[in-house]
Amino acid sequence: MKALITGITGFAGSHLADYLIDQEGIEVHGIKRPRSRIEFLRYDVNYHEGDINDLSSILDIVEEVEPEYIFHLASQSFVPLSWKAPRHTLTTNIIGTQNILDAAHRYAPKATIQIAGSSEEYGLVDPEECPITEQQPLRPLSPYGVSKVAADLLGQQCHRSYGLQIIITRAFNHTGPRRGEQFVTSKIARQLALIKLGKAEPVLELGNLEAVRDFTDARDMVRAYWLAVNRCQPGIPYNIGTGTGYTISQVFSKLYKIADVKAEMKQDPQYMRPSDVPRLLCDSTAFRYATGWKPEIPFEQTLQDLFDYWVERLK
Ligand code: GDR
Repeated sequence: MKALITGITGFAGSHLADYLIDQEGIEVHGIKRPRSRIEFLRYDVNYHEGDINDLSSILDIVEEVEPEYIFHLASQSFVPLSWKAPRHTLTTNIIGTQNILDAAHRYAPKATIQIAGSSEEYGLVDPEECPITEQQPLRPLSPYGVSKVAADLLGQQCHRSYGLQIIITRAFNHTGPRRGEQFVTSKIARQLALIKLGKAEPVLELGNLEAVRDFTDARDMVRAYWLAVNRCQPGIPYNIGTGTGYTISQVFSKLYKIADVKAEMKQDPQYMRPSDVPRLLCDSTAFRYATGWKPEIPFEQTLQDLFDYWVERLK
């Protein structure tokens, strides 16, 4: 069985590749942009150079690989960048998804295709609407959120129009080793690691500390993706998350304790967003029922591993 991963050099993509390599009978293929660095991947992955924004490269790769599974994880994934570069975000996340769907329709019509949606699709959520089920209205608060709604709906429509086996996951936040340094958990862990190593002033500058997020370990998340393509029903979205939320201020306190350093935390308006999703708490009952998944790695362990990862890299 061949699995093709878009975004294989990224955070979730590299963890998924690691997970699939350890499964029996799966040959792992990945699409990498010509300029992307391969930082994390193990040797037994088949790389194909291409770009989801370039339909011809995607058509060639899907025709050549003929995958049984496609995991579409490539995207512009940093929410703040979507205000600075909305067209880039919309093109990559919407047209890029359409390109994957077109290529699958033409050359791998029997493949099971995961479209990686996001809790950011829900956007504005009232406290009494938490935990969030899939029936919650989609009220995105960023161009990124809008792009993920569109990709999600394109997947649903392709399933209805052509009968493609589209599995739609709406992942809530996930983190762990390899998390990009601009995302909040890594930003905090990296700065504390620098302070611990004596390489930075003992100050952290953050944005909205009141936002509540539901964090899953990336290693639990990619296991969920594999279960999703094997056990979920095509054409309908599934939420994936733990159901437990922490404010960013609580996340800071946990990492501060792990790092065991003295540091001052400041709020800096430059890290505030034009509109921020206040509270995201996942109801993943439908997904758990379909797959039997539950998260296994406690949040404290995830944060410890993330901190250790940064200490190791920055030594
Ligand atoms: P998010 O992740 O936008 O939820 O999207 P991020 O880690 O960037 O922010 C989480 C929350 O922390 C607040 N925050 C800060 N965020 C950043 N990046 N930097 C700061 O200094 C800071 N201070 C406070 C944010 O305002 C926000 O409330 C992630 C991405 O991986 C998406 O691609 C994915 O779809 C969703 O998770 C689910």
